[in-house]
Amino acid sequence: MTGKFVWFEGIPFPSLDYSPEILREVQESFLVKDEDVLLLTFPKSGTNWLIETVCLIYSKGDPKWVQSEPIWNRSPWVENKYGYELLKEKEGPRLISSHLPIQLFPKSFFNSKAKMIYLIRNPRDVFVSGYFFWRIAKFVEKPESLEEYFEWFIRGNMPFGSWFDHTRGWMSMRDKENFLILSYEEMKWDMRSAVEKICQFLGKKLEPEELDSVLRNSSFQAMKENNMSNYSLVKGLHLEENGHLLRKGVTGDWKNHFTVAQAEIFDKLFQEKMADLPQELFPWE
Ligand code: PPS
Repeated sequence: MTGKFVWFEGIPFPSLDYSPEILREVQESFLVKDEDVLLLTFPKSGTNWLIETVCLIYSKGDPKWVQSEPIWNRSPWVENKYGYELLKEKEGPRLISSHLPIQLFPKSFFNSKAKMIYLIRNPRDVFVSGYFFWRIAKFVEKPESLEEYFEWFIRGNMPFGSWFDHTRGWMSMRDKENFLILSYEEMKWDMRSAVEKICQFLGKKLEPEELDSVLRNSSFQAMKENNMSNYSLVKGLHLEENGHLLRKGVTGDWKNHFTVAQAEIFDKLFQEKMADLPQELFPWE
């Protein structure tokens, strides 16, 4: 994997809208404010689902905002040029998305009181979701086969680097008051409790009917139909015409794609890399 990537500090980034200059400036100079809320994920962990949910919490379940403004403007990505420029001009409190590994994140965050939600997902499902997504994205090198992508994934030779390093890095923040770990799986299994957990962390209160509306409007189907959230606005431009960001939206799809040998290699690697972290941090089976 060498082609369509921008490399920075040993990490491959997509070629569209990323540059070493911006990445350096973001790290050194972007000012995170105490009232900002940061939504941090490894790609394909459910980032857009989290953004949609938090936007709906902010609008008390009213879908007007999520149905009228593209998702990448509501919570811009700090590390690409488009999002960075937008955020610099935005009045707080801002929602900010990011896939950056901890070592490249804006330094100002670590002295701020800004709240961060780190969303994790079973890396096996992250792998499958990524395999299908990078094949329909026009701004990264496409894996030729699932086997090839498996090699990239276990070596961390893929957009935003190694899932294991990313997760280990951010997990080191887990005892901080302004850091919440959430999982795609808990959102899938009990979204009501997940929304309540987010509200409590952000100090937001929703009436029962507002909460119901958050659940309705952040569902897979609602997001798939929402042109401001389903990336149909960039079809043909950044995504292939037949590509969907909202593909299946389930847990455990990896079981349909891994061979027995791949599952064994993955289990072994997970053990090696993550054994010293409390296993209850990882709620998937
Ligand atoms: S990206 O490109 O990294 O920002 O992608 P990201 O949003 O992190 O992840 C995309 C996967 O999240 C699924 N998704 C959802 N699942 C359930 N409910 C809702 N509302 C939802 N919205 C997005 C999406 O389908 C991708 O997962 P896969 O497994 O590919 O379906």
